[in-house]
Amino acid sequence: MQLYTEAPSRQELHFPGGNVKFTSTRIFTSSSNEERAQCYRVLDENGELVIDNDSLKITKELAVKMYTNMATLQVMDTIFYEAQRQGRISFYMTTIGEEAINIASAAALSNNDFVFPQYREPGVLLWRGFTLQEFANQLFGNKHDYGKGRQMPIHYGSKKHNYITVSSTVATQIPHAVGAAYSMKMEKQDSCTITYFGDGGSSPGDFPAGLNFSAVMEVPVIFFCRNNGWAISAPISDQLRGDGIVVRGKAYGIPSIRVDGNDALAVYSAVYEARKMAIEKQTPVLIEALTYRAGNHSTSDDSTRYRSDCSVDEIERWRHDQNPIKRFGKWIENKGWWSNDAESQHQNTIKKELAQAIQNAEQEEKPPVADMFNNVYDVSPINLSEQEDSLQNTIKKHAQEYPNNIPL
Ligand SMILES: Cc1ncc(C[n+]2csc(CCOP(=O)(O)OP(=O)(O)O)c2C)c(N)n1
Repeated sequence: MQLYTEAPSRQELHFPGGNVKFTSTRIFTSSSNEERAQCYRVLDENGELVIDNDSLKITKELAVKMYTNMATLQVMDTIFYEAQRQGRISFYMTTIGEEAINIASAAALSNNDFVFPQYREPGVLLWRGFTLQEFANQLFGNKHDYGKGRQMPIHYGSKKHNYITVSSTVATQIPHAVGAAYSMKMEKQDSCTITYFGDGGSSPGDFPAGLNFSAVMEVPVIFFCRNNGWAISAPISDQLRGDGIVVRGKAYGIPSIRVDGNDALAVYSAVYEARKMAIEKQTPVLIEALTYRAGNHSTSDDSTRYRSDCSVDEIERWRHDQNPIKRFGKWIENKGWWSNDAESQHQNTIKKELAQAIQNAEQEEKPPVADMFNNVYDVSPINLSEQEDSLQNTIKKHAQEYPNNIPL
């Protein structure tokens, strides 16, 4: 190996990892974000294309499915949020403002790709065919809930849809997605994994560990960061310094792109290309979608209390002027693929289906009490069996205190 490339002035030397040029100027890299990484966009705020129409490979069928799924997600959020406010379910989280991220990213994947969600991506599951009844069963924790009522509402999971159960311990899903993608690589599968997380999810150690491992082991995983500016009450300025998330990809040797998260076509096209790269080149890809959390963090907070300096106006602006559904809707309407009649028909159908799903889910029996203790150990340890006996006895002794639809 040639050690010095320009002997004898020694302007360049091969260190482990590659050649490095020397300089006699003492410069520290800049910490300023004056020049922020650019953001990929296809549709402007008025729903007009900013690229050549012919380069868009999207059919009417796909576009209408994307639009109707986004609209369904919005209705779902409104009605389930209300159900929580009425005390019918204990908790809920909306995806308001992030509908394009949810649906357009899902549309660009194959159903064989495994999804490792955070919690604000139920639209991916909706896209894959999880029914409104299945959503309602989980939220009400009845006997048809695949989690057997053992998880908080919105912790959806579905084996048949390759959607790993939501784990709200922030960022733990990142290394899981990397590990699963590594196994796909070893089995030479024609698929990848995708993991979603918020800007807050980029702070725990799981993020650098996952990114570095995936880069070094060259695994087909898509890291999808929903940078919505808030992590509960922590604004992005308290979360990180530097230009967001996308710039970190380069540091790990991962191809990365920043995309307008309120532009469904841009999200679709970025994820479509990322998936292709991930599988064909066996590489991780990082996508940072810029957006705004236009709802509260969850039903447990009132975000106007901590978003004081940007106030209600800013939230309203993002909800209306930057609304991803409106923007995409304008585009499909201009193409003649959607109309006001189709809109009201869709809204009515979904509202009726949801009302029915909620009614059914609410009336269903709860899972048996025994399910609280099953499926963890092959043979239940003595202390767990004792706790189960104790609970069963308490319920029998104070039967009048418990709803009569709890099967023991
Ligand atoms: C390991 C861990 N730490 C803290 C929390 C509490 N927590 C729940 S959600 C959340 C904010 C996450 O924000 P972000 O990743 O930006 O997602 P967003 O809610 O904005 O979609 C925090 C800190 C948690 N669930 N897990």
